[in-house]
Amino acid sequence: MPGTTPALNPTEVADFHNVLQQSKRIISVLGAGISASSGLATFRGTNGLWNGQDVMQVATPAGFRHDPGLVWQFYAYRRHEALKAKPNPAHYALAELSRRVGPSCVTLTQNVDNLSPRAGHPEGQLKQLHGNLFTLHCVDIVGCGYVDEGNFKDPLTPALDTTRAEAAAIGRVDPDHKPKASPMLLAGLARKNAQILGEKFEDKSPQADDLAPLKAAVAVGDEQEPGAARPRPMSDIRMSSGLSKEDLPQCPKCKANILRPSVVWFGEALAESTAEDAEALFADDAEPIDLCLVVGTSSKVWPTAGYAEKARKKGARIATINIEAGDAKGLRPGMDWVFVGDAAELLPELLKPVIGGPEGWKNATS
Ligand code: BJW
Repeated sequence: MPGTTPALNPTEVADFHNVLQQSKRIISVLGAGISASSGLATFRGTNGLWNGQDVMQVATPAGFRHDPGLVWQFYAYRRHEALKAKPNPAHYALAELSRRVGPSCVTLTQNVDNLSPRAGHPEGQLKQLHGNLFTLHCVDIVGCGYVDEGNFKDPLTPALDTTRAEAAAIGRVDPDHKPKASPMLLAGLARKNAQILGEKFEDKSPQADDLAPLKAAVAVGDEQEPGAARPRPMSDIRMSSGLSKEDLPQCPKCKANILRPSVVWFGEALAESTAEDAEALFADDAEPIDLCLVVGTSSKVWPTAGYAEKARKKGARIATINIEAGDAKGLRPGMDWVFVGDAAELLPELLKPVIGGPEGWKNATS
């Protein structure tokens, strides 16, 4: 939680500073937690975007094929929130570290929110592993191949106007229980669950708790409690977003398809060049790695979850910066550090011996 960082152990900080100052090759691995202080929700955990929801509906190619409107509502909301947000001191501090250390300091971010580029992170030293919310491409990437980079239009289409749709939906959401995710998205998911679960689902205010997972749909044919309503077959489930393909961003090149966000969903491979660039950092013939910073990630999603271990094998000492000590993985006592707290508070302090105080770097543009 931002602003609740406990005091750090001075001995550990001194040890870290000593290693940092001697480090020539530094790899950082970032997750949603670095942007939490900028007001953006993380994915997992109590306040996460996915708390109580089935990610398969909004973060898989199958989910998009099934209901592109619902997925676009999720990403329209994410784009809107990311545009409102500002980079925080953690983004600026890492950008400054990259400038000071130079090309041997590389950041691998899972975030698609564009906050690191907006903090002035040197482009060649930042790999956006899961893409970027502000790049779109034609769903027929092979046949048509249209890519639209740096598209900051908000709303993308009138039907994806998050503010209008949220205003309409917000009255239906219990204010004391207001979920982090967009009410518009929650309403869509609730409708979908109602379709899936039939009469088992009561149509009430769309709250995270109501959102039973889509997996109920695949339980068709399984043993049922006597009298229990049967989930509906997938073939009966229609688009629950209420949006048609005409409501979604159209491909201006082939004029036959819709566009999708250029982000990496579960089951999709990372962009080939990005994955190769990342793997090359840990290759046998690459220089040793001195230090690896793992910032604000649950380290649950692969291949990124494996990068700290790869860095370890290249000699790196690992520093985890996270509000949850338990999210630090594979710790070696006496070798690795876990700094518990808000990355926006901790990173500027931890990197200070190399980057100096914020007066030197806070004016970076966003
Ligand atoms: C703070 C804080 C504060 C809070 N300060 N800290 C090997 C083993 C097992 C499974 C697999 C495997 N290899 C592949 C898989 C399958 C799958 C996978 O990993 N599944 C796991 C869930 C088990 N991986 C994939 O499918 C990947 N593709 C792939 O490997 O393809 C192979 C392939 C090859 C060839 C052909 C075809 C395929 C793709 C994964 C894509 C993930 N995409 C998403 C959505 C992206 C778009 C979007 O943003 O919407 O990426 S999922 C979601 O999780 C998003 C995130 O980038 C990612 C990671 O989440 P993150 O950032 O860690 O967030 P949280 O919420 O989990 O954690 C936040 C953390 O911050 C917490 O620790 C907090 O405590 C902390 N925090 N506030 C500091 N203020």
